Amino acid sequence: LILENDLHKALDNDELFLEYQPQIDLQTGRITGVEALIRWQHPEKGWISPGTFIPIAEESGLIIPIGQWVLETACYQVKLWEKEGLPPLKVAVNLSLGQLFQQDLVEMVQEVLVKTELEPQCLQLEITESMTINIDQMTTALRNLKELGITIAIDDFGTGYSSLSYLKDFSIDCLKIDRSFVQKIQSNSTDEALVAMIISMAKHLQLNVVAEGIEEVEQLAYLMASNCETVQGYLFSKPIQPKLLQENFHEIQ
Ligand code: G
Ligand code: G
Ligand code: MN
Ligand code: NA
Repeated sequence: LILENDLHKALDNDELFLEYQPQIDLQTGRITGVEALIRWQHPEKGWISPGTFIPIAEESGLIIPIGQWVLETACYQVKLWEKEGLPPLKVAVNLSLGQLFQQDLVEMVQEVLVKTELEPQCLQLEITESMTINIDQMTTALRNLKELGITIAIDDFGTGYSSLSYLKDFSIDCLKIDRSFVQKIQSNSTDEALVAMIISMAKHLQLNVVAEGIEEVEQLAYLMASNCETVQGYLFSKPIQPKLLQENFHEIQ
């Protein structure tokens, strides 16, 4: 409850900020997008990880105003980079379950796009497989979002226990292979096979694919050989503050 009260204040007191992790297209070697990741610098308690405070935000309902702030900040930042001469980037923003089923989600996203003047195709929303539990509700929410012209990615793909049938009904554009598989490339042949299979399946379904959590050059080599489109991980860059990303843009890619 203490943390919940603090989190409430955090939003008003500018204690929350976003870091951005580049996504690299393996064909061109260029940064084509970024994932926005929330951070909290507590005035007394110091750095608190999103793994700790996002669940509190979800339980308390604070995820709604926080989620709106994240979306607006991320869209504004990408538009700003564009104005400052960086090539156009796509920004991926994580959505919580509570946001997906928020009544006015579509209106909120639409308002943010209008306000920030970001082209809808530059925005990707990330949901997880666990959100596919209520397929009907999910389908409706995603279809409405898609009408705005934005894209949808499945985050942590491969870790959920859901059926894959949602892939044919849902308006999914991209699969993000969970880092637990990527990190076992070279040490576990089953994980290697799973990575190759997900990439191949994505191609057959005409979905984009992003491999997450890539840290080693050996993993990169395997992903290139498997025709993976896009990668994201510490090998290229950790999530970093916008200024740093802008300054190092050409070194990262
Ligand atoms: O960046 P990091 O590894 O610390 O993120 C930890 C977790 O927090 C990840 O699962 C990530 O998806 C989640 N997360 C980070 N930023 C956001 C956000 O803006 N909204 C939501 N809902 N989750 C986030
Ligand atoms: O759940 P989601 O995929 O949204 O969370 C992304 C999380 O993965 C972030 O917390 C980010 O900091 C973390 N991350 C990104 N790249 C790497 C990586 O190469 N290695 C590890 N261990 N974590 C990573
Ligand atoms: Mn994510
Ligand atoms: Na993930």
